[in-house]
Amino acid sequence: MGNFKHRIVYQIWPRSFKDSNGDGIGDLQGITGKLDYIKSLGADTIWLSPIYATGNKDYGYDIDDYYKINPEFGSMEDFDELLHQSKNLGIDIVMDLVANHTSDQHPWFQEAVKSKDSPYRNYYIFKQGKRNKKGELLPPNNWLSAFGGSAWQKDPNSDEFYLTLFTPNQCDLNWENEKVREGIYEIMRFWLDKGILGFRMDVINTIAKKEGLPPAGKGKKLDFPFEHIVSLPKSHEYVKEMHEKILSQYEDVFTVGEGMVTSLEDLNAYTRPEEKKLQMMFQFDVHLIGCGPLGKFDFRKGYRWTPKELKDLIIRWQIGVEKGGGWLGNFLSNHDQPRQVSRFGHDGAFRRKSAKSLAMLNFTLRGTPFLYQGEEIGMTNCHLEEEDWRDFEAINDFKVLQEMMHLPKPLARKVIQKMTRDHARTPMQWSDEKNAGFTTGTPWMKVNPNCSYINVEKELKRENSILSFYKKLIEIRKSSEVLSTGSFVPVDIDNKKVLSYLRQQGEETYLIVINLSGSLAEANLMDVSAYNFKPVLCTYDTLPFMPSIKLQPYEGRLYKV
Ligand code: TEU
Ligand code: CA
Repeated sequence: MGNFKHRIVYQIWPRSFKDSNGDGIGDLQGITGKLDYIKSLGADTIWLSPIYATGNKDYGYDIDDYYKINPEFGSMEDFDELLHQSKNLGIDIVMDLVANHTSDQHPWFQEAVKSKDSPYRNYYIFKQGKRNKKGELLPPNNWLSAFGGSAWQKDPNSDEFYLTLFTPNQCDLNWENEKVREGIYEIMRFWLDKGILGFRMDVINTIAKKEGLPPAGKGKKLDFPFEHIVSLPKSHEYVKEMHEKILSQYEDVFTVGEGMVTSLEDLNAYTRPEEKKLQMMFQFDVHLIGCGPLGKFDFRKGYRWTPKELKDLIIRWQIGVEKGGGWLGNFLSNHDQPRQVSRFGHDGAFRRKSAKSLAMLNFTLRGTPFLYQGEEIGMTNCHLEEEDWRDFEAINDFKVLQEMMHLPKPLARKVIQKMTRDHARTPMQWSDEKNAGFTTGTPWMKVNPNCSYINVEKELKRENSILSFYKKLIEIRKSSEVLSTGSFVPVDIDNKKVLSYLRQQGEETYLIVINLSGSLAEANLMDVSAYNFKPVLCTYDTLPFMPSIKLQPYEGRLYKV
């Protein structure tokens, strides 16, 4: 299990996983109570989204104190117990490391805003505002925040502004300052010494900002400064230093980098072993499908995409990372994305079928597979009205779409309802009891009413359930080296609906054939017809291999030579 390439990672977003004390909020004891369930899936690693003290403006990604547990989630004793019980079951814990920013309640920031001469001023990115002809004080440049609006907040005690690339209370740290880096390394040491396996690193490719903070894009309208913050050479240097000073001092620290819009080249440069930076990284191209060119998304087009586009993206990344010597963390769901059956599959009649073939895809690609709470039972998006929205991004973007982009309210609402991160954050559906068995109290967020038929208890009883399909897939994945590290070889490349590929290493070969569309399709497998493939797993009936296979909507098949 030691090798990071062989791990199966289960992501938990604690607030919505399981409430143990009836206050309506998921917590650490809730997770500890469900370890057997996670174990039964075959996962050996848990990634916990942030559990530190927070003001919840971005639900834990705005951290007040990296050494304290969010009291809503429990105590440090609860954490130690979770860690201990996990270890007993052979499960390791990966923590979220949010190192690009702290919250504005963090002691460093509280000190920094006291005055311009504060020794902590240089921990953050403060800059003199600009005056217009009327003498009004404006932000230093046109940088747009990832969640809409200016990325600058006015310092109440001076003419300066401070940078917040996400919510207005997430203050970007100044990584040029050695003391900031040391401060982050100390946090890492604290948690590693406790015995955690490693870190998922939040927007780790934006820690360095272009010197002088030049205007973004054409420099006029608010614009997201991709070119000045994403994967600058300095970011690579900082991660390298982190590796040298911390990661290399421990044995086998698990590291997965999250970065917005990481390019193929960058992902390889962060994750090639000889670079001594990170073990793996996520790519987001698949999740940006249907969003058009970067920063130019036309909401009116409504996220339209074709199976061929999805297929081409997957092939490009699979081949590009293999050739480039890096390593991917593969995922179709996380706490920032709509539910995968709703986004990439079908959450109506073909929910079960598409949930299974998407799982087949994620667990047979080259890279380390991650799954997100609820996807293993085929949880779907939820109908959420304005009063149900909890995410800052949803609430703020709703305003931005209307005020800045001049979208009529009903259309703006539709855009949010389609893509809000809140879809991923409705409580985990454990049973068909009240509140899906998530809490005995009042849930902090709406429970999807489809918990009456989509829930863990039902899945456990059902034959051919999505849940049992996940278990089988994970078992197959673990039993075979080739599915982890073998080569990815695409087959039938021009097929518009079907993604087919071999995974190959030495004598071992698997063939995966997946209809990504909701209609009938046909795979042309002439190129590999010399092999004698035997069916292993199928989302419909398992049928023999033939050079030409007719596939049902979202049908997926796994064959082995
Ligand atoms: O997300 C970074 C990121 O790129 C997101 O802004 C993403 O583009 C967006 O969520 C898509 O809707 C990380 C965390 O995963 C996210 O939860 C945090 O809000 C964000 O960083 C700030 O810490
Ligand atoms: Ca609770």
